[in-house]
Amino acid sequence: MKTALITGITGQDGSFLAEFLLSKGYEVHGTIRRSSVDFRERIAHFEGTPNFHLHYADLGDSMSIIQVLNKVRPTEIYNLAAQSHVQVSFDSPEFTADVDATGVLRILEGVRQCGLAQTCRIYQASTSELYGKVEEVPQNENTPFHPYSPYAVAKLYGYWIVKEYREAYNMYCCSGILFNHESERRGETFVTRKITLAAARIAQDKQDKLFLGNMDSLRDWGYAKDYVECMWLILQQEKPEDFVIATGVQHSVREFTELAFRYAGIELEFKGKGMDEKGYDKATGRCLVEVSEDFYRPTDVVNLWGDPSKARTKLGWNPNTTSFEELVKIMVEHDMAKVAVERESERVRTNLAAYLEKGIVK
Ligand code: NAP
Ligand code: G4F
Repeated sequence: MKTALITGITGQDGSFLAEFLLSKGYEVHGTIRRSSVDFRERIAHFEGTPNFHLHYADLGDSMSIIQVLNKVRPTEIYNLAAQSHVQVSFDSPEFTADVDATGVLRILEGVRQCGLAQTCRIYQASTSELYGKVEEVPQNENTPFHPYSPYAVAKLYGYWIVKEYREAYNMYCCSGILFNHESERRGETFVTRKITLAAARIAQDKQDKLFLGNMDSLRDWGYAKDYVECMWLILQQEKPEDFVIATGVQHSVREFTELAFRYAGIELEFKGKGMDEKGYDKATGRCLVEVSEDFYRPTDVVNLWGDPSKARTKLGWNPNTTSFEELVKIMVEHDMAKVAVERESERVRTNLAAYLEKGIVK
C-alpha cells in the first residue's frame, strides 16, 4: 500500500486529493494546524475512514514537520499547505514568505534528514501567479516568470528550491504550475466563490449587493476535482518534471459574474466604466453589483491563460472534462442549496423564539 502525506489537507485541494488517493487505495495522512475553533468542514466526512490519519504540523515549524515525516515515512508527499490568498499576502508578506517559500525548504530538507530522499516523491503546489505581469499569452512551461505579489515571489522561491533539490540531490520532486481552479469547496473570499455565494444570497433576498474589484481581470478557471488527478499523475511519471495545468480557456471576472447570476435566475446588465461600472437586474432595474476600491490590489495579475499541451500529451490528462459553464453551474447550484438551508433554519429559529415568547413552547 502506498502512503501519502498531504500538507494543507483542510483546504479545497487537500480535501479533494484525499478523496482521490483513498479511492486509489492509498493510506492517507494529512497535517492540520491547532486552532481555537474546529474548522475542518471539508474533511469532516473522512471521520472513521480506516486509512485516513491526521497529525499536527505547521510549515513554519521544522520540528513538527520532521516528527510527522519520521512517524509516517511517506512514499509520496503533496505539499499543498500555504497562505494561498494573493491579496492577504500584501497585508502579511513575512508570514506568506515563511510558509510559502521557507516552508517548502523545510519539507525538502526534512525529507533528506529523515533518510527519505531516494524513496519519497514530492509534489509542490506551484502556481500560475509566477507568470504575474505576463510576458506572453498563453503561458506554458517555458514562459518567463514575472511574479507580481508577495505571494507569487514566495511561490517562486518554492519553485526554484524544488528544482535545486532535484538537481543537487537527485530527488524526485516536481512543481505543478496550476492555474486557478475552483469548486463548491473554494474559500469564500476568492472571487469565484464570493460571486456564487452573493448570487445565491441576492436571489434569495439575503444580501442586497455584491462589491467587487477589477472585473476586467482574466483567468483560466478549471474545476479543482479535475486538477487533483494531475497532482497524482505528475508523481507517477518515470522522470520528475514540472507541468502547467490549465484548461486553455480564458474568461473575465465580469463574465463569471454574469453567468453566476444567470444560473441564480437573474439577468445582469453592466453599465458604466472603471470604478463607476455597475451591474443592474434587467428585470427590475435594481443595482446589484458595484465596484469597490477595497478589492483592488497594489499590483494585480490580469491576464492568466494556460497552455496545457504538455499535460495533455505526457500525462494523458483531459483539460476540458468540466467546462467553464459546468463549473459555474456546480458552484451556483451548491450555494443556492446552502443559502436555502440557512434560510430554513433561520425561519425555524425565529418561529421557535416567537413561540417561546408567547409561552406556546415550554
Ligand atoms: P486553501 O484552500 O487556502 O488551503 C490551504 C491549506 O494550507 C489549508 O489546509 C491551510 O490550513 C494550510 N495552511 C496554511 N498555512 C499553513 C501553515 N503555516 N502550516 C500548515 N498548513 C498551513 O488553498 P487551495 O486552494 O486548496 O490551494 C492548495 C495549494 O495550491 C496552495 O499551496 C495554493 O497556494 C496552491 N494553488 C492553488 C490554486 C487554486 O486556484 N486553488 C492555484 C495554484 C496554486 P488551515 O485550514 O489551518 O488554514
Ligand atoms: O479569486 P482571486 O482572489 O484569485 P487569484 O488572485 O487569481 O489567486 C488564486 O489563484 C492563484 C492561481 O493563479 C493561486 F495561486 C492562489 O493561491 C489563489 O488560489 O482573484 C482573481 C482575480 C484577481 O485579478 C482579482 O483582482 O479577481 C480579481 N477580483 C476582482 N474582484 C477579486 C475581486 N478578487 C477577490 N478575491 N475579491 C474580489 O472582490
